[in-house]
Amino acid sequence: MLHYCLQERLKMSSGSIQLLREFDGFPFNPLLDASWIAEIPDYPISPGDLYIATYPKSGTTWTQQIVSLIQWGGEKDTHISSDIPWLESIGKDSARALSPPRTLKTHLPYDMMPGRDPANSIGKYIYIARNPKDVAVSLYYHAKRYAAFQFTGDWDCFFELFMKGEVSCGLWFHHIFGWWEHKDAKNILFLKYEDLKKDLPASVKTIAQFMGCSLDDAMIDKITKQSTFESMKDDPLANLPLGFPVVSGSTPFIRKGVIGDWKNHFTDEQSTRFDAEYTKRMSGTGLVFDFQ
Ligand code: PPS
Repeated sequence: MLHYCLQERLKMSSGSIQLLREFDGFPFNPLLDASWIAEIPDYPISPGDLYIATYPKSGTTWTQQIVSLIQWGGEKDTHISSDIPWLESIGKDSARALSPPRTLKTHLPYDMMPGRDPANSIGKYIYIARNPKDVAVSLYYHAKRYAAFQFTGDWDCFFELFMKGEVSCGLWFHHIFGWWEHKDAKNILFLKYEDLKKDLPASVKTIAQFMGCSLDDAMIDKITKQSTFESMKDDPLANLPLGFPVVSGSTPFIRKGVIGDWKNHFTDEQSTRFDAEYTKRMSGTGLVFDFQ
């Protein structure tokens, strides 16, 4: 049963700077099918299903690579997007054809997920969060990279859109809080990009344990080596495929992979404004991020 009424519209943000499709207040990539997004809450969940859930640009692909390598025992010659498809983009027919147990990537907010309540479902969920200043910068390059967004603005324009949540997947705070609220559920693993960055072998181990796999040190090492930024950057199987048209001359998908690139983009005034909003919204949540 659909709880959301299907109200789809294409939204040109702030003077035609960026094209987004919107469903029930949730903005997303205009190439996605809103009628399928509307049906996703009714998509079945089976024992063993595993989701990698994120706000965009938070380490989704990185986690797909780690999870996929764990599932393949450290050796694979398949593409991460075929190993772990993007639920929203594959569409109804392909999604329904997937046999369980399924491993899927998603950028959906908590309450638009299959079943609408992951914490009380039989699936497992790895949620990866990243400090929002680096997310904003990474999402800026993403909007410039993919032709579908028709984004024509500069960083200053994009910063304003990000502050208002007029970007793909909406306001960062809403997405994060929806999942953070359920972080203690035993079937949800809440991790941060910065933790993967600071200790990748420990993160590989944590993810494997959550998946119910016990890895020896040699396997952790093998998976870690194939999941570094340098390794993934040169691995065509670990980069997103060219299914979505890309603007020529734009930055690569696996772009910079650091903590703190925001300092090269935020002005002092933008940083102060963002920090004020961040402090207001985050205080009392217990959720903290490393920004450098
Ligand atoms: S997407 O489009 O939402 O699925 O993007 P997502 O994969 O979540 O995020 C892309 C950013 O993650 C960086 N990345 C990595 N960083 C460190 N190590 C590894 N192995 C790695 N793989 C991907 C990628 O470079 C994007 O971040 P930025 O800051 O743009 O470089």
